[in-house]
Amino acid sequence: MTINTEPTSSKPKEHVSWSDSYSLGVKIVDDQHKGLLNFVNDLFNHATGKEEDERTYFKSVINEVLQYVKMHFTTEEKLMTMNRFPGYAEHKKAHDEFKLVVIKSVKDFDSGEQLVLEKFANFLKDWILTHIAKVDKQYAEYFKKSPTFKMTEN
Ligand code: FEA
Repeated sequence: MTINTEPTSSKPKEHVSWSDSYSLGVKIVDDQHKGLLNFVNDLFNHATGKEEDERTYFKSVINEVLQYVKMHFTTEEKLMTMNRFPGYAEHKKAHDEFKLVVIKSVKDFDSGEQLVLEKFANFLKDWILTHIAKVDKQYAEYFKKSPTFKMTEN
């Protein structure tokens, strides 16, 4: 028999960890993507299966999550327009649709739809990781090849 000597501390578990394969080579964007995954990990860590507790937590953080998502999308959209990325319109559409889906979910939970925090966290995780790998990657490739890539207006 082996004795588990792992400390049973309440250290938050990392359900989704950053991998260098997610890096797009634009520091501000990578940092914000890490920030998004931190929110996802926090959501997973509060998924207790007790709906009342999950609702209380959800209500306390969801606005912050939404503001962070909006701030992140604005950062990317500025970089794309500043650098004349041809896929901007399509990318912005994906951002706008995602924001609407999240806002609708929040409204549905508010009006009594069952909240399963783990399910919601999984939805965010999957959307974010897929979007980074398939959509954000497109502007990153474009920026890498652009001889005039710039991070600021001037
Ligand atoms: Fe185009 Fe970035 O947005 N990653 N997320 N979510």
